[in-house]
Amino acid sequence: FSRDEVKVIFVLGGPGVGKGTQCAHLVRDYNFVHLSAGDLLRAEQAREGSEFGELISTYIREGKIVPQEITIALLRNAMQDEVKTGRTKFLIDGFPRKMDQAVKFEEDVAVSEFTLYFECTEEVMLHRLLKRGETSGRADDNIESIKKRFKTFVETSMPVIDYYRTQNKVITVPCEKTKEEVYDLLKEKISDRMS
Ligand code: UP5
Ligand code: MG
Repeated sequence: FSRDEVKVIFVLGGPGVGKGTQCAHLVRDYNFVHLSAGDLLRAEQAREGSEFGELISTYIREGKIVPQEITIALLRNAMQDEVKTGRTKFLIDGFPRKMDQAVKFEEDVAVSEFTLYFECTEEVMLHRLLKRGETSGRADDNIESIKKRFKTFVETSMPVIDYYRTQNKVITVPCEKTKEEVYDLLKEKISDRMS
């Protein structure tokens, strides 16, 4: 597919802030495809015969960013499959979380319309992740991994959000309140841009 065929919105924010939750709401109300980079990586990790399985699993447990070539290839393939069926509007969740990914994706795949940035204190995110960890089975929903994910977010991913801020392309949504309240606020901020 060509870059002009697709519309891309990046969805960023700290670990456990509610990116997946809010994207699910958006998909229900608007005609967008939700692609979570983390979900794509976990699926690739679990895929029989994947040459990257081991590497992905180590990076995720350590809260580190998987080399961009792998993640971008997964995203591009997933987008390709959707474009074939005529779906061209994408919420890209949890990506780009490192500057090199942002640059490469916008060079090779498509330029983002804007970035949704979900904002929340670490205290609240920690609480949400530990609670989810009771049932999620995710290898990184434990206190050691969560601390590493927070550190990576501050050091490596915040600069991406700052970069898009300099371009005036960030819409910030506070996420401390309930899922429904957060979504009401989100909708208010973006409904005119979701067509
Ligand atoms: N919850 C949500 N909203 C709530 C609210 N308002 N009030 C109360 N509870 C709320 O939500 C998390 C939990 O909180 C859920 O139980 C939910 O019900 C509750 P969720 O919507 O899942 O939050 P989300 O932000 O999606 O959290 P997630 O854990 O998915 O965020 P991460 O960014 O940490 O995880 P991701 O899957 O994106 O990435 C995982 C790892 O993959 C990374 O650490 C990294 O190692 C790797 N990765 C890469 O290397 N490269 C990439 O490009 C992407 C990922
Ligand atoms: Mg998620």
